[in-house]
Amino acid sequence: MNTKHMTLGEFIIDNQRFFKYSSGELSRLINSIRLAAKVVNHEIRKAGLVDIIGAAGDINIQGEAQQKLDVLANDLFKQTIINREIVCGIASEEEDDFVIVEGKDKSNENKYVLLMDPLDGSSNIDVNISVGTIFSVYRRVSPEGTPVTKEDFLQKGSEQVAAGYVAYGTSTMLVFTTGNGVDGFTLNPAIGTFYLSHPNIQIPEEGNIYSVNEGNYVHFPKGVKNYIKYCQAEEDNRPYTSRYIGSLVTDFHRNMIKGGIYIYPTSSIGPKGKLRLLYECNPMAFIAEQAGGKASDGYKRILDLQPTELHQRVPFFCGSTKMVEKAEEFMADHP
Ligand code: AHM
Ligand code: MG
Repeated sequence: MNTKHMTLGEFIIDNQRFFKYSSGELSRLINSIRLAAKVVNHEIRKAGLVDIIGAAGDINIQGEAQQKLDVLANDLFKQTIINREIVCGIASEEEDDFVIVEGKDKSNENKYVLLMDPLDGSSNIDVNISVGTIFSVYRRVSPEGTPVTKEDFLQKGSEQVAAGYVAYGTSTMLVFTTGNGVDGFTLNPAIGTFYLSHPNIQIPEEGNIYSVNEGNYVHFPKGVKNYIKYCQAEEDNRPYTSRYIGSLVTDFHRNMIKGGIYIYPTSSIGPKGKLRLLYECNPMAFIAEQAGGKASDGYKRILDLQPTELHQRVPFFCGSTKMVEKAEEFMADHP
């Protein structure tokens, strides 16, 4: 079949033989994420309209409803996945602890756990800027048929069997990997179908975009400060372009397509950084590597870090390989 006209559903059927563990479960899980993404997309696309109605009527309720969009996204993803009985546990940015998913007879033979940030960058919704959903999938390590444990979630990123994101941008895209490259699908909103629009995405090895919240410059470590100065220097192909939306999925997506580096470092006000290892950095790192890019905490490969907590934060340097390597050189000067 001409892949240009391939739908996400067809792609999953066609590609499940390449999945790390070839089982229908993972296909069903990705299918469910696809479904939840469409529902969340529908809700997000109404956000502006809700505001208009709110301004004319009950402002408080509409204001509250908007703040609740990330909770709504969490519930929609959770329920869509739980209803289909395809995972044994879910961890989410919106939940303090992981959720044990029980089957009908209380046992659960499902093999996978899902970790997610249901609506990353949700503060951007108020100002009509793109947001995203990020997800990560592992095989459980505890025995099947028993309740899922924390250890099932605290696995190194290198153990991920699938990861992806949904970008609710000018168009809605679902980008994911199952460890066999990265493919992007764009939603045709008229018929509610994702089509393969970006097959086998490759991050340019070198880029000229750097994305970092420079407002925090004075708080950054010396290595990051020096790298930013390097990006701004008038030399070779520099200065680079600075682009920072403050919405990880969107900043990452742009840099992956065009070539660039995203940095969220430690700082004197955030000594561990801001982004969460399990459902923000690991999935993005897996996608970056699968697209030929690199992801690091400034010194070490993100996917090699052993998680110790569900909501653990890490510094994050991710994007074009040569740019991340250069940033690491500057970090190495100030360990
Ligand atoms: P969130 O999960 O609370 O939405 O925070 C994550 C977001 C990222 O999307 C974005 O890159 C970052 O926070 C922006 O943070 P800052 O405003 O500190 O630059
Ligand atoms: Mg987030």
